[in-house]
Amino acid sequence: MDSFLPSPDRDAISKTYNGQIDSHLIQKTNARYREILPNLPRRKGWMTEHLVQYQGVWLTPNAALKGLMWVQDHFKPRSTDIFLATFPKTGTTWLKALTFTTVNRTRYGFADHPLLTTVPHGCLPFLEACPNDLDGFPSPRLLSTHIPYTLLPNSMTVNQSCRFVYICRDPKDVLVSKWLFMNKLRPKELAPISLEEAFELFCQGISHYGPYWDHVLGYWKASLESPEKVLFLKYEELKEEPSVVVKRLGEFLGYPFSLEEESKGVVEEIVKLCSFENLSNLEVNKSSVLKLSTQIIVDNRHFFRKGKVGDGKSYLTDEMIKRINEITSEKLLGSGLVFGS
Ligand code: PAP
Repeated sequence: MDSFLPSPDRDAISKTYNGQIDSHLIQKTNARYREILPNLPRRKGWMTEHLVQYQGVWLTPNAALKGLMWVQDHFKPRSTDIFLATFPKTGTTWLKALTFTTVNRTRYGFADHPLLTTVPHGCLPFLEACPNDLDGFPSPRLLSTHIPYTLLPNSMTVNQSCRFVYICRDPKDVLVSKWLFMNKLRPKELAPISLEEAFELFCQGISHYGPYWDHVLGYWKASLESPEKVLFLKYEELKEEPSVVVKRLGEFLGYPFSLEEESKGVVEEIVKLCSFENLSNLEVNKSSVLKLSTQIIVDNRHFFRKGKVGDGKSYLTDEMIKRINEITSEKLLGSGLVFGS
């Protein structure tokens, strides 16, 4: 979920930061955006016509680029902020559900939980989408972001003790999940993007917030340097041992599960509520939509496709699998991070 984030236009940003930021500063960001946009490298987009490259990352020219610039220029983090950081299609929806439920477990009961009637994206907003009342959010603010770690402002990574939870996923599954999803959202006037084209672009790093491997490595390195600030998770591990990972998540976020909670099966309840089987079968996720902007409305069901590990391989040729595995080994060499085969 990225390029279709609500566009933080000038009015929205003024409202968001009303009273906090001099409108002169907002105008400066807008002016800089208009100035740099025409000169940025441009390549074919997955959902939009083009992606542009800014500070080494590929972004949709409107929502994602503006969102990044505004975060860099204007976002005021709090030390208690919790950010869920993801590359699109790596498990954002699932991580949002799990984190929201874990942190708010004394607030909401399982029988009438907000997730039963609201898509996870509706419970936990994207930072770069600049929701109008970020400043009014109670602490700890739960926010998500697709922005690479290396592009976040120092105010978020160095000067504050904000916490980040990152989830990564095997690139073959990310690529296929993204390709299928993006084609669903691609405007009718643009021809669908073929798997071969998507594969080439992905391998060259040209996909929203790509290159994928740089995104992963940025958070991986940060998690090694500051394990108390950055928790690094893998979709595959979460699938394999969800209760173990949820306990780690609770501990890391400062919401550890007590022995009593464990014995009452609270962890398992959270896992069950947030499971693919449960969420994808809820009425809200089968038939409702998420309005992300005036132009973009997404069927909630598109956020839940198969939720499996290794499904990407059934779409890719042996040659494609070999190439993407080779790129992955090369990029991650020496980092200590590995994905499955
Ligand atoms: P986003 O970037 O649009 O938010 P994101 O949630 O990161 O997408 O990833 C979507 C993937 O997570 C989909 O994978 P698939 O295409 O391979 O099936 C989706 O099915 C999967 N997913 C969503 N919710 C869950 C869940 N509760 N458990 C496991 N996987 C899930």
